[in-house]
Amino acid sequence: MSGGVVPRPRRMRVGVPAVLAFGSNLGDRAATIRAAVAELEREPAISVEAVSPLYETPALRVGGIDHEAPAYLNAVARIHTLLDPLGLLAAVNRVEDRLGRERAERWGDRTIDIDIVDYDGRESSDPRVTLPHPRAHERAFVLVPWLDVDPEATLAGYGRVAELAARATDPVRRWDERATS
Ligand code: A4P
Ligand code: MG
Repeated sequence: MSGGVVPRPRRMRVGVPAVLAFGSNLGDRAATIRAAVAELEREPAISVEAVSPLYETPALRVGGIDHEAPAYLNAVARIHTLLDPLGLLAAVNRVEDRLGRERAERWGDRTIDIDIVDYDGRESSDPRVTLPHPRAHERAFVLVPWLDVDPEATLAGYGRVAELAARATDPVRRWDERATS
């Protein structure tokens, strides 16, 4: 997964398009993100269409970038789903739980975080599932891998992802497993 975009086997595209973002900064980060993708592929109402390469990114805390905290690996997947936004949230929360996610501190270290970045271009202020994800527009660690799986992507209410990515200032760097393990 650290190479190029990984297209998944073609399955029937049913339901609506959505974009998920993965982040991990504890444990075997790459293995955990891969396991999360595999778990989602097993969900009957979700088809995973493309997964971005992994990027290494310094931890963004509530107070700003923290270079002392363990660094994240981030990735983005393009999916289709038959679930509504709350159903999709429940599915990704189940995967997080199975992979040992604990919810302690907001924006704290975590084995896995899966956010719904976009759901069929929909906009919603429901705090349970805010659409698009309220901070995606300013985060290079979401926008840059999103472009890998959809160079023409747009973010509802904000415009072209390529332009947002060019403006985002948080540092992202392609992660090469062979160079680090
Ligand atoms: N929620 C609302 N909208 C959504 C949505 N679109 N997708 C609610 C997913 N969840 C959504 O999430 C808290 C609540 O957000 C949930 O109850 C859900 O109903 P959480 O995953 O339990 O907690 P969290 O992730 O700590 O909080 P939050 O505010 O979602 O944090 P973010 O914005 O996800 O940021 N630094 C780097 N480098 N890379 C990262 O990936 N991630 C975070 C988390 C912080 N710093 C990071 C990274
Ligand atoms: Mg989250």
